[in-house]
Amino acid sequence: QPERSGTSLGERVAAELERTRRRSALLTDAVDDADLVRQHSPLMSPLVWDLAHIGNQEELWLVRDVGGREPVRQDIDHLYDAFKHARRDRPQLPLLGPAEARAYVATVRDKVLDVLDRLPADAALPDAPPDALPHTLPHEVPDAGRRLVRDGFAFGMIVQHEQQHDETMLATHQLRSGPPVLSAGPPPAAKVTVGGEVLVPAGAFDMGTSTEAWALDNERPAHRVDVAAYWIDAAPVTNAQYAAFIDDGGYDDPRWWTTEGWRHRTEASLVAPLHWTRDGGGWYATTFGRTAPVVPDAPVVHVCFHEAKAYATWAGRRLPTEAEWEKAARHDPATGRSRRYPWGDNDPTDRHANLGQRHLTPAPVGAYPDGASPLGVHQLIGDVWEWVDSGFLPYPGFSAFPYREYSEVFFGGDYRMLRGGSFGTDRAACRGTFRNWDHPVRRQIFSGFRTARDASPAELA
Ligand code: AVJ
Ligand code: FE
Repeated sequence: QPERSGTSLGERVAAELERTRRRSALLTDAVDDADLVRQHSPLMSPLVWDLAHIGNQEELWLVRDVGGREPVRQDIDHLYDAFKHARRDRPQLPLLGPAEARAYVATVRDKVLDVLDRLPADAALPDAPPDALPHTLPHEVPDAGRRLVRDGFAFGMIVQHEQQHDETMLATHQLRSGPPVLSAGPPPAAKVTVGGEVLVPAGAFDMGTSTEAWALDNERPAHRVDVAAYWIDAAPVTNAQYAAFIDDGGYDDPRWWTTEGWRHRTEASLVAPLHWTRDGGGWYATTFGRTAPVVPDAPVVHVCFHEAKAYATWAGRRLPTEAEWEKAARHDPATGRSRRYPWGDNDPTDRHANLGQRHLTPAPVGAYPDGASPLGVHQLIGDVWEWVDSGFLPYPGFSAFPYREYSEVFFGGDYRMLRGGSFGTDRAACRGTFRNWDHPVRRQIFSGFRTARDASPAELA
């Protein structure tokens, strides 16, 4: 993990870009060329599209915008504009082939490293001093110091963008058929017993951030949010808990489902999480080409929002709101401050959370005691993205940066938020404030959930 202070902006960014490209290479070199150009699911792009799209975004922002250089391949911009062509239509486009795509991303990267080399030697990405980083990150800034902050953000944004597409490519791998091509060590075993629920007392907390250097526009600015007392699960809902819902006929009882959820459950014939099959008495899951019994005490993964909500209703509970999730993840009751992560302000390490594709599955509940919050809520970061019962809305004072299409065009749509990151999320693209979103029917992503309930006056007396 690179040192933050004392390292030049150029060195830190180059190390993160390099680390990230190794992951993209691993995901795209694991399969042959035919597999790279194939569409494994209409929900996903061919892997070769993601690869060239990563390079094209890097060209747009770092070569052309920050670097002020001539375009490398302006002619292909439209092919890799995610708004011009739906995922299902991308295989029909005249895309760069595997060799061309690899050469393109390498050329772009060479130019980016050259842009970085020419940054002033003393340029340092500030450790987010509150006054140096306006939450709006204005695009046009006269003063050179601000310009560096902005450029630092642009590099961070591109690192995160590549990591986000790496997670998307990992989800594509999960959908491909054939013998396994990815492997990783098993996640750590449970070290402590975790279960039940935790009371989060009533009170305001600071949601979002104005100081996190690489936070994206939708995480900004920090603002006070008042939250009534609530109980939240100490851990994500496990496979065993979810299987109890199935065994109790949960998928056949409209009482547990919203009208919209029941319609979807019926039309899509949902009977269990994606990739689950029943064999004899037990449930099996196919994970990156390997089929094995589901691990009872590991968080359930590959459920859609409607399934999460139906489970919560069946359990006599509800999903947390986005504010409740973030308060559980960041609020320090001793100081009243919001932390960067449940465990404090330090970047995640292997001890804290299951992130970064180090393992190819969620870890069992209790595997990361060092990552717990002060109130004892575990595994908020890593393992599975957690559905929360909130739509995608801007925070008060939101300002789109650097482009409206990252967040703003999605506000108010048919989306539900997901928080905390999965085993496939890199630490550069994950923090207590990070906001992810998807359609409520999607479950090819690494999505799970935990439940919550209101605290009753009697419980607070
Ligand atoms: C924030 C994960 C919903 O993958 O659609 C990638 C991230 N934005 N390229 C997505 C993103 C542009 C985005 N999510
Ligand atoms: Fe993208």
